[in-house]
Amino acid sequence: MTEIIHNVTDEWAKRAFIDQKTYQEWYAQSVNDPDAFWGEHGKRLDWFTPYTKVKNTSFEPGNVSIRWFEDGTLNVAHNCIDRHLPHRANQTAIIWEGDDPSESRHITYQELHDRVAELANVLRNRGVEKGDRVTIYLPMIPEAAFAMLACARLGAVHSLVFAGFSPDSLASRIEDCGSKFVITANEGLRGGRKVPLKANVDAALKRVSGVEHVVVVRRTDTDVPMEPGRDVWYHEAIEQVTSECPPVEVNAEDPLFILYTSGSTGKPKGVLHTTGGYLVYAAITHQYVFDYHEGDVYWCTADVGWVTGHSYIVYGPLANGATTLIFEGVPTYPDISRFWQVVDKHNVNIFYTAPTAIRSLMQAGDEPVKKTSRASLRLLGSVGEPINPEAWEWYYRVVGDSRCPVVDTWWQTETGGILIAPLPGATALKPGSATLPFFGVKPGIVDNEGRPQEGAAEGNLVITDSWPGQMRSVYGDHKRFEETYFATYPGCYFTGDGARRDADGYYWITGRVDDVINVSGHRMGTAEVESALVAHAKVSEAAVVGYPHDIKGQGIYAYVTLMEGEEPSDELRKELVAWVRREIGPIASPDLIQFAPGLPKTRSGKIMRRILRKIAEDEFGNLGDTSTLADPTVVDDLVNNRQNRH
Ligand code: 6R9
Repeated sequence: MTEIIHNVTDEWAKRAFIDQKTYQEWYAQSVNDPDAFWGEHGKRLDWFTPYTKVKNTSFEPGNVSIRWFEDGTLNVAHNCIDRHLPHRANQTAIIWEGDDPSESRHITYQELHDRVAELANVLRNRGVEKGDRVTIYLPMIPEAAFAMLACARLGAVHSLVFAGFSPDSLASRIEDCGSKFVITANEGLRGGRKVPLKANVDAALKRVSGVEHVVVVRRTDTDVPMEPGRDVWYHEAIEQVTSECPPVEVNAEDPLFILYTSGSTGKPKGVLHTTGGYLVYAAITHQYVFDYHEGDVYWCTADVGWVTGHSYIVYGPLANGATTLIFEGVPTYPDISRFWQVVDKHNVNIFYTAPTAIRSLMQAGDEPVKKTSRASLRLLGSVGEPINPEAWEWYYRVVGDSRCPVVDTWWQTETGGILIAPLPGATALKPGSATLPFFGVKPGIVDNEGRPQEGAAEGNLVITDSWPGQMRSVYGDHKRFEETYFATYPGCYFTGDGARRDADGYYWITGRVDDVINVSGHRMGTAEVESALVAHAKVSEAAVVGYPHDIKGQGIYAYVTLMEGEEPSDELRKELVAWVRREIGPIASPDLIQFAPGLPKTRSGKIMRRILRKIAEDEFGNLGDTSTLADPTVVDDLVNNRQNRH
């Protein structure tokens, strides 16, 4: 296959901050002398006490410790709001586009300041102090950003829970971080449908104790029960406070937020990010990867409940004084042109979305895109999963009219910001490749024994040294942090992804190599779905794997063994899907369920997932060695009763 390359055009080069020569020079400095490089770039923030130390990090097994700018003090809300006020008070900070196209709001930096300070006062009056955890369970409304920044203003630690998660998932996240405060809305609104958020909170709080205060934003007209003494309406509470609330000075290494994410084993982990390094990294990557310039209107379509929303809807853009768009709705409502209508309505210059959205819009053809102008667009971004070259080319050619660079950005909840991505004025683009490392990032490829691979190679993707946006720990469980990320290949951070590096040094991410599946850009641990399934009274055993899905990237394939005496049926299939949705949330719904009288196990009782994956992928002709199975005949049944993927 001949490789397609899109070279940097004169147009992109003219506008960009970083050309190829600068990229190479800065990159060399950033990895050879990280103290000098980050010492300089850390100055993009306002520090109350300037740092004198820059990097103090160790990946050494048993002694993993990551500290950046450790003697500096600052406040994130001050950096994202207050310091901009002298020159940007009347500039729009947030454009909010509602689910209903007739609803939108422009919020200036001054208004952002006032709303954040008010909410911070509301929280402070209810006892929120520096270091306290606050759970935020909100839809895509400006109050979600206000809530995050209000926590940051007080030095409190927020934990956002995606509004699509079930009461159970919410309860376990509240419990894990011991949060006494919840901010939610009566209901959410997406694609014309209402989401019962407050009811979910009420259900969650029946399962977990310790929550003392619930602040409720009134998003719709629907009334919800309010528990006296515990629940308060946001609009009533802010009437009682002023819009003055001095930002609390915190240390660079004080926690900013916890965000739960799925791994190969156990319950979701609370990924802990701290203040200084995270904000420096979110801001610098936002500026250079998206080539963000003063006055640009920037739109990232992620949900604030995921890390992309944290770093590239809220913190990166606002630290840079940008105008960031928050969209409440979905790409297909009221019709399939919605994204491009919003681009035209607000003159969006930079647009950042996920491959799954691109693939589903691509299926509807070019016409819904072509009937909009999109003349304001200058750069397109992609994140969340590998983007196939066909979708990349469609995005480039149809959405961007072959005029806008496409930046494919590889990163993770754990990395805080983008680690591998092109810089539009510096990097020739290859569709399907996330291309080259950002400043300060040292990727490596190792084989399964951990041996570093040089030159063109394929294997496991590791990062060999720290960068400022790196997670610092798993909340409350530093040992789990070390075991998950630093034990597999000692001395390196292991990403859980596979990758290929080509002769030009470009990285091609091939997907997860662990038991995590990526469904429409959402991370799901197979173990989580399995434990939800076996919690059902009729299920005795379950094994879950991913399989290639045209739109979602990966779909969820569940093998289910029923309890003695239970009969397989389509009805039961539906019941199990509904059950998993209720237990975890709609993003965990199995796409296919196969009833299996037995699962392929080794004699020691370990499920052989390799075989289940192959069958789910329709590659059952090549199952490899099955002789170590306790009962090799189960495989025939699995193959004969496999579920149709199409
Ligand atoms: C930011 C985010 C992380 C996992 C990651 C990888 C996949 C993300 C990607 C990509 C290929 C890209 N991933 N971006 N794979 N190309 N540009 O998505 O964080 O939700 O933690 O997921 O997503 O597998 O390991 P998170």
